[in-house]
Order: sequence, then structure tokens, then C-alpha cells
Amino acid sequence: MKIKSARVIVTCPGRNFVTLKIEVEGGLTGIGDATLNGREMAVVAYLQEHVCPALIGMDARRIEDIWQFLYRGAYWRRGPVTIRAIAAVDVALWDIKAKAAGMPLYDLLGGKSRDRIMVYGHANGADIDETVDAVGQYIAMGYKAIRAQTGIPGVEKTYGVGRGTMFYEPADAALPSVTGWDTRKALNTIPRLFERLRDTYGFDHHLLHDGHHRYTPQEAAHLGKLLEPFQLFWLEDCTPAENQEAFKLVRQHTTTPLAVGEVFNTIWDCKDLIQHQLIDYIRTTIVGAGGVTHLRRIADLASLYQVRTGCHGATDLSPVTMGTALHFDSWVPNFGIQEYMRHTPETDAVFPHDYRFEDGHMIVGETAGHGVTIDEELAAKYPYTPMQLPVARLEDGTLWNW
Ligand code: GCO
Ligand code: MG
Repeated sequence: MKIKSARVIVTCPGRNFVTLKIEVEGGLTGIGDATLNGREMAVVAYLQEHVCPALIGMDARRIEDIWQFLYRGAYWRRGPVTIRAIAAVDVALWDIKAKAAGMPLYDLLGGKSRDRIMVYGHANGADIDETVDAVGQYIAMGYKAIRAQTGIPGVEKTYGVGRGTMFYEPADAALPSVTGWDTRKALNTIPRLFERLRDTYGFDHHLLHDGHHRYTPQEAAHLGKLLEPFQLFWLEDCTPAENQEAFKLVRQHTTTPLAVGEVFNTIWDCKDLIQHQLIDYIRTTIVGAGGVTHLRRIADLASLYQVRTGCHGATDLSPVTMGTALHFDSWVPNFGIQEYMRHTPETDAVFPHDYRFEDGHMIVGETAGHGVTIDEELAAKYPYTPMQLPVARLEDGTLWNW
């Protein structure tokens, strides 16, 4: 099953997506997502210049060997650009293998461990009142788990506050725009938001919150403690994790469950956090962590320490990643939850897929492969449009974590 061609497709149906399409002799094709939000063209060049030419003639059945070839063979290990390129190849090859076997991908991985996938949606508001209303709307739509983010009084443009639609999109300008941050004001607001949410809706739903790497370990520990009475499902990215040890301090002081990992690329980025049981959920996903082949390894390590999965699922991960993640989620024994930020109808039309939302859960499709395709004619109507993520600055102008 020799690889005949490997092509990169860039499309912008409202936001940019990079897709790799691999074709093997005999005509079977598979696709993988290679999108790196705000840095898309770096992965395009990496694939086109360095990866695609080397794939031609390789045996598409040897997924593990190709993974090792691209990871070890490059000498320059890890990093978001490299790992996304590898992920795209890996996912396209799993898609082809599953199609050749006539099986949905989850069957090839070992079969379903569950019938449906619990997801969490994003409820945002400019202030606490708006966010409380937004959570109510998600509950009305059937969600069992909801992430809540609110604007903070006195802070201009806070992280996570959408622009009044279902389709929250942080990459908003060709060059980075500026958002604000003030930890003191946030610590004053966030616990009050969750108090209101529990007072209004009770304790039957799972509530989540994303700190987006904004707090120091001590501040994160304090926030975790303040949130304990409201029993969150998780507090995400409470502090930056380049230094994995930072989580020790947070962990010692709070029982609020901790999630981290959407910016991690490999098992090495989360090894200490998992082995020292400093987190409860690992957020790595298909495109960000080297495809199915590598994510499986992370999940297996996590399972030894009762750490469960919580795959990143923002809109900048294409429907190809969402579809593949749902197969992974169907199989993985230590599943926790799946993030699900809806794509726009334009994006859904470019990437026809067989998964669907039902009663707070995603239902994985039964088509052979990962169940997501690309309408290339439609994709060509949306040319690449430069868009970057914002930066965050404190009130005195200091650049802060985003
Ligand atoms: C999340 C995330 C995203 C990221 C985005 C960056 O938890 O969903 O934090 O919204 O900010 O994926 O590209
Ligand atoms: Mg996040």
C-alpha cells in the first residue's frame, strides 16, 4: 500500500484550517488536520518542504514506523509545528487503514468502551448576569457539562468572553490585538460567578473554568480553594506548566480538580504532572500531540495514575480533529470528557462528517475511517486569511500570559 501523493489544503471558511490529504496506490485517501492557530503557514511549509516528499513510496500500513521516522528522524524533536505535521500524517494514515479494513476507527483501536461521549460547551458573558443566562441556555440545549467564563469589571476585553454568538473565536485580527488582565479583580469575580451559578441552577451539572495560564501557583492555589464549595468538574490551565513542579504548590492547597495540557506536544510535557498525580485530567488532543499514535501513549501513562482524558476541542481544531478525537474517546478506557466548541455552518460544509450532538453528548459515526472528509471545491472558495491570537497585557502595559 504505497503512498502515491501527499497534498496540503489550506482553507478559511471563517477561520483557517490546514489539512493534509494522502492517497495510496489503489486510490484510497485519508485526511489529517495540521492546523496551528495563528501560525498556520509554518506547518504548511514544514509539510510541503520537508515531510510530503519523503512520504512518497512509503508503505502506508507502517504507521508506527512512519511516526518514528518523522519524530526521531528529524533530529529536532517536539515543538508545536513538528508535532502538528506528524499528527496530520498519522491521522491520514489511520483513516486509510480503517477504510481499508472497512471499520470505523474506534473498532481498529480496540472497540467502543462507551456508547456516547460527554462533552462540555462554552458559556460566556460580558458580566456575571450575562454568563449566568448563557449557562442557562446551554442547560436548555441539553448540555450536562458547561465551561463558564465572564468579563471582569474594570478589565477591558477579558479572556474567554465571546462576541455574542455560539461560535467563540479568539483569533480576531491579522496582527495580535490586545486584551486586558488583572488577577486581583479576577479573584474577586470568578468565585462570585460560580456561587451565582450554583445558587441558580443547583449542583446537578458539571461546571468548568479555564484560567488560561493567568495565575501564579500561589494565586491558583487560592482560587482553587475559593472555588471548592462550588464543586467544579475542573479548573483548567490555572498556572503555566512549562515548569511541571509548579503544580505541586497548587495541588497541596486545593481539592478542586485540575486539568492541563492543550499546549503540550508530547508525553514528556506531561510525564511529571501525571506520575506525581498533580493533575486529574490531561488535555492533549489528536492534532496537538502527534496524532492517534502518540495520544494513545499519553492516555495509557495517565491511566496508571487515574488521570483521565479531556481532549482540547476548540474551534481552531478542525472537524477532522474533532471526528478523530471522538473515535479515540469512544475507545480510551480512562475517558473523562471532551471539549466541544461548535464549528460554524460554513466550516461544517467544507468538512462533511458523520458525528452529531445529542443530549449533551457526541455520537460517533459508523463510517469506515474517522468519518470526516473535505469538500475541496468548496474549500478553494475560502482562501487563507492571516489571523492571529490576541496578546494579554496588565494595566501597566506588562505583557502577560495568554
Ligand atoms: C480552550 C482553549 C482555547 C484556546 C485556543 C487557542 O480551552 O478551549 O483555551 O480557546 O485559547 O484553542 O488557539
Ligand atoms: Mg483552555
